[in-house]
Amino acid sequence: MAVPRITEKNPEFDISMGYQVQQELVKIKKNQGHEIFAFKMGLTSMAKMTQMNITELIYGYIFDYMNIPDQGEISIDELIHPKVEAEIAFILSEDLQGPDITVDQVMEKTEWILPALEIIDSRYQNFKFKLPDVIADNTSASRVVLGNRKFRPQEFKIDSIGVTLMINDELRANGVSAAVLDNPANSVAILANMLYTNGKRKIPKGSMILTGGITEAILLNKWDIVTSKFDHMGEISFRVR
Ligand code: 0L1
Ligand code: MG
Repeated sequence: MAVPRITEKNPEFDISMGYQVQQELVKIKKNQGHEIFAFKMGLTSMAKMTQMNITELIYGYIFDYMNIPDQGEISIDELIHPKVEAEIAFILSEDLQGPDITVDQVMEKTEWILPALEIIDSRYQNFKFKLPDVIADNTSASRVVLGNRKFRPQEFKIDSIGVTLMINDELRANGVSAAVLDNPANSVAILANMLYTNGKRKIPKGSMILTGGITEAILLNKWDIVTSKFDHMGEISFRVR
């Protein structure tokens, strides 16, 4: 059930409180036996910032139970008002610790990149929130579908990967990976620097990072079949039941 945003009745609720709530949520999920599957960056493209009317970057966590196989299904009954967006995921070969991490350092420490579809779902009514609310809601992380193949980051230009998002054979969104902060590797660099600022934390070796939507996010309905094609990287699909 969707709920009103926290800041509606508590205008003093700020970004740092939002991240404190997010950390409590991580503790609760871990106590329930779940593991962090990936980091995620949110609101990283102009399309997303314009869509949500928010202009700051945020981070959150994707948990193991959110991972759906390629050509798998998501159940709409488990969600509120899910949307899908196409992203590039990175997997690190080494720890990445801020401050001042650069795109070149990210590229040196990236072992693999792979295509991904993120399904976001907000607990707030009508997807309406302010930044502290959405941070407390773990940046709307809900499900993720990864491509079956991984690629070396040097195999092709990482900032010019074209992506299409089709729903029921209709083209609903498209974009180029440069839409994510000029280069999705920049999103990883900013995550490392944000984690350092928020408690001198690092992104550990082997971590996966979802770098943010290349297109705006598209609302999903029961029985939708979603297919996304990435230049050089193949196709991902899933079905909503
Ligand atoms: O992954 C994202 O960019 C989502 C961030 C949260 C904003 C939203 O729910 O649209
Ligand atoms: Mg996203």
